[in-house]
Amino acid sequence: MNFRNLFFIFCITIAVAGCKKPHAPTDLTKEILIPIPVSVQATADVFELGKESAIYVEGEGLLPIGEYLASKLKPSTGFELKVSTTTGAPKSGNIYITTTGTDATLGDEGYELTIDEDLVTLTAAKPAGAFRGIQTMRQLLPETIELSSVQKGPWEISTGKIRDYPTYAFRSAMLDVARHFFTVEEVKHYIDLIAGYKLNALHLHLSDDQGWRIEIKSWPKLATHGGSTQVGGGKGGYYTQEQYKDLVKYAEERFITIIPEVDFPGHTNAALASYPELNCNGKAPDLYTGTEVGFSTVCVNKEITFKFVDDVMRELAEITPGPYIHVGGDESHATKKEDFIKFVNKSQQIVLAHGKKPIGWEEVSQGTLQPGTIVQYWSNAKHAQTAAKNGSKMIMAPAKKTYLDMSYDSTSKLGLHWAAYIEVDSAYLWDPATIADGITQDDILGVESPLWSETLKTMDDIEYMAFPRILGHAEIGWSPAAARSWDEYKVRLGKHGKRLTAKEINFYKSKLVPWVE
Ligand code: TNX
Repeated sequence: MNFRNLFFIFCITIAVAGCKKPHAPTDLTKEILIPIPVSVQATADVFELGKESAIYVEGEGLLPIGEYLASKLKPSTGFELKVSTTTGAPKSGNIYITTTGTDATLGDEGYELTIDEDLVTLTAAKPAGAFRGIQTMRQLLPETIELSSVQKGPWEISTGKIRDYPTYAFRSAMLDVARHFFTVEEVKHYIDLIAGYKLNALHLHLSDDQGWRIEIKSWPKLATHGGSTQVGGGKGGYYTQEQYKDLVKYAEERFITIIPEVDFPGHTNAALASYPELNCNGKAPDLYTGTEVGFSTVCVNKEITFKFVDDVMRELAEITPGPYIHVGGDESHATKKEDFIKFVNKSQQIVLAHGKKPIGWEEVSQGTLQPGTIVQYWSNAKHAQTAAKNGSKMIMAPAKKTYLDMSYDSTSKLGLHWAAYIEVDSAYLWDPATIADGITQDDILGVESPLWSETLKTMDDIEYMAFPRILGHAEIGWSPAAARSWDEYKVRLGKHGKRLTAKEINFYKSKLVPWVE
């Protein structure tokens, strides 16, 4: 053996034994992702994130996204990943997030994730797309990435390319903080959970018979008196405007729009109890801690009622940067039909005058829908058809499929079942574009999962009712209909269960899903 050969063997030995351990080939197309992406191609290698890795960003608004990623990776990897701006792709071993030179066909929330053996490149047209792509990246790492203490690793990602964008522009969760109050910290936790599945809106149901949960400075007793209890008589609570603004900012950093709802003209006992002048008889009722619906109404034929609505909408518009305010309008059984119509017509105009787009529950289509008003379908196809004929866009929240407060089955300890029992398969097996006669994809803005809280008192309760059904809804909103099948999804969800456990989510372990321990 001559010297050259010897040297060659020496190099190979060093390369194999000393420098880099050989990776088993992996397959990106087999990774467990929820919602399932539009397209995935594998190149059978791995990228390994190491403690020397760094995150480089190029494009406006990406630095906080890089920092968000670093903060999500830190607890379990123990790595202090440096985040900095760059021009052009960085060197090997790093993560590169860029919005420069991207094809606009990805849209506002689309992204392309290219994982090479030596670099992870996340490209998007807009920061929102980069943020959605990061959620995919998190799910491509081992589920131990979600644990809150340092783990061993290795932190490998299969190589290949994912190109992904949403089917529906609007994908929302609704939280009822009126029946039971949930603190700012609890709402933030829910925001974190839904952000992981690419939802982009959180509708807060801020008022109902049992509680008024947002400070209105010109009508202070709404919060201090109207917010002082909840279902069952607990102490309730409310958000100051400063706390609300903090929530909005927290959501914004996760590319989630907060949609505040103040429900009128029914579902108003808390307001009526706070201000006698809003009642037709001028007398304030007692606060209400039961769970009936449809018994209260503001007095539509009093001037003061519209002064009240105007003040509330003005203050809400001032602290809400998002485009929408939800005006309620559901189940106003105690309001005469003509009064109801008069009310919903005026309330839309008030919201528009304050520069926001009104959203109303489907019943508002009995009034005159203003251009731009969005109608939220929950059960009555006739209301939805009226809205569609009018050219209004629709949010699809069919109670039988998306109401997360519906029990899973007759043995569930939490929830109601007036609409249906909703098992995990049923929550997944529907399509927004075919659920209501006469409503097609063109009429639809998106999908929402409402979580009413008559029976839910704690964050554990919320998680149990939302998870895993909300994952199915997230996929229905994001992924192409043709890519969805329950038989495939249940297996994917079963494997994803380990990640839910790592995230410490209290989820319902449906017998219909083959959970992998
Ligand atoms: C119906 S459907 C409601 C809520 C209740 C919920 C309970 C709709 C727009 N309103 O007031 O909390 O049922 O499931």
